[in-house]
Amino acid sequence: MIKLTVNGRFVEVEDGATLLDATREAGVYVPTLCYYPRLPSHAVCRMCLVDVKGEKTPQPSCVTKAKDGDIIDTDSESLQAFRKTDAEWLLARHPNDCMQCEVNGSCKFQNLVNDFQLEDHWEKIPRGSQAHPEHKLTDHTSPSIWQDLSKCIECGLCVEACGDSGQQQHVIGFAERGSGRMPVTVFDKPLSETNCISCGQCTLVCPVGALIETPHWHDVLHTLDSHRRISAVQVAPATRIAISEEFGMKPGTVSTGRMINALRQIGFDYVFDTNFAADLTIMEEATEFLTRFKEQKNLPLFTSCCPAWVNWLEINRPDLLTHLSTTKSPQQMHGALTKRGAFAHSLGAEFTEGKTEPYVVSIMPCTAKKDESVRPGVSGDLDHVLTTRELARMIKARGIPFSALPEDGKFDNPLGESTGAGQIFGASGGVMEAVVRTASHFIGKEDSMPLDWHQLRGVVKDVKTAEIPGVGKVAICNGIAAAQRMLKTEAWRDEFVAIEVMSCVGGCLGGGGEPKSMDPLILEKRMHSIYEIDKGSPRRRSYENQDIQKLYATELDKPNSPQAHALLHTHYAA
Ligand code: HC1
Ligand code: SF4
Repeated sequence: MIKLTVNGRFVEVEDGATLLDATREAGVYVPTLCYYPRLPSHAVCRMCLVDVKGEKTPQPSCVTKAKDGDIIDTDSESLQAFRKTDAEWLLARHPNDCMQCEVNGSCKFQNLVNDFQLEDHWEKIPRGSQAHPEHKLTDHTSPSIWQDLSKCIECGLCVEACGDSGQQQHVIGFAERGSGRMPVTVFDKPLSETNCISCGQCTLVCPVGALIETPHWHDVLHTLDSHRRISAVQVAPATRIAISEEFGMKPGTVSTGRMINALRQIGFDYVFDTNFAADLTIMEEATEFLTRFKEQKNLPLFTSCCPAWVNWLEINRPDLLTHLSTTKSPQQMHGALTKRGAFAHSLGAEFTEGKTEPYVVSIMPCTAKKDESVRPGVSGDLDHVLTTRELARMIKARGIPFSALPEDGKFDNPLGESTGAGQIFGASGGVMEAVVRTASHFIGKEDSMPLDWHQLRGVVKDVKTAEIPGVGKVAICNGIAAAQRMLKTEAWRDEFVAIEVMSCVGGCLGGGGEPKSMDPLILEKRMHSIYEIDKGSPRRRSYENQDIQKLYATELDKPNSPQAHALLHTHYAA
């Protein structure tokens, strides 16, 4: 351990910790703009400079390692003056349009301007558009991601998140130098024409509103406020946990009931659970897997519920699409059932104003789910897809005291019941574990196989594997970069019978639409809560879901039947 003082307070930090870690340990606030846990720091914003006794110049605390005996000051007059000038310089290059900005109220730069009580008195410096008009500042071509580079503060986090330190997609890179420097796409192509997979990791790390999810929450509120259509919403497994962070609760707090109550207050007529459809996905996918296994065809099977992974395969390896399960994702299954299944028919007389179908919304921890909802073949089953962050904006916009709401809200049924297997979909490894739990029942080995597959869990390892007795070895790729590495060699073809890929590290709980938490252990905390919900569930295998059993008995016949195929399976663009 290293012992040092920060503003006169003694602190101890682990070997290898930075001075910024030490200030956090001491409970001393030091502003940062270009720092994000899990990504390398390049100390470009200079906000975190601190004085270190014995050093002639202030040191960037995010990249300077703490040493035993260091004496740190964070609040000298010169540091405060420097930070203020630094922020004024950024403000001079920033549009003054916070009132219209999607991240109004949650922007790190806006907070600084406010904290420092800065005035917009410097002459505005035009962004690269004048010096380099070839770089277009705004891009709304992607169904998932919006870009507005006039707001960019050049922190470089999006470049890291999309590049070598994160997703390894390299869609965004820096162009130009000096005040014209900005993160642009290759050849300045619109995002929709690049290899962007819509994962949204760039929006997760952007400290301002330069990269955001394509916003749909305004439309949702307007539609609900008019009360002219019967409305239904489904909520993803990961959202019910991460939403708590947006309202100052401890990371890992489960807010399922509060969230349901908030959605009813916002105006949804029906609040359903995506987990119901996750159980249904398992019924279809486990059956599909066992059929392929029997025929020894198109193995290993690739899971298909992560839309950014599907995008990646379609863009980069269309030759492997035969491995991809044809089972729709839970979001799309739920959308199809709500829009066109028995629920929609049951509404009958409730339809209003000549609308012949309910208004259907989903709330996901993911930006690529927006893109998925408009894919050919599934488009139309969801009217709007929101991220967890957008859900928080809606709740705040309506002034709902989220953290004070009771935890007693319940999902509507049918389309609301689920098992623990549906819940663990939100974690990397969870889909495979859920498949194994149900497949073991289908092949009559349920009693001899464990329910918990700890080898498949966790956020740290990039590839996790397990041997399933009598079936073979399965693998989890924890992040798209891990999948890319695995597919570079041919070994996977013979080694595994099934491979789960989630494009974001940690799975959906680390999705690009989740809250922008700065807690370095955030993924672990969210994941722990997902498995706690599973552990406490009365049923933990998807086939035990009573409403799923009824659905097959009344509507779908059996898994992979023609009826199930018509509603619950899809195809891919080779
Ligand atoms: Fe996911 Fe899924 S688990 S993809 O991560 O299969 O987004 O949470 O909703 O569809 O269920 C996301 C999460 C989510 C789907 C399910
Ligand atoms: Fe890169 Fe993902 Fe952002 Fe696309 S959405 S630019 S792939 S980080």
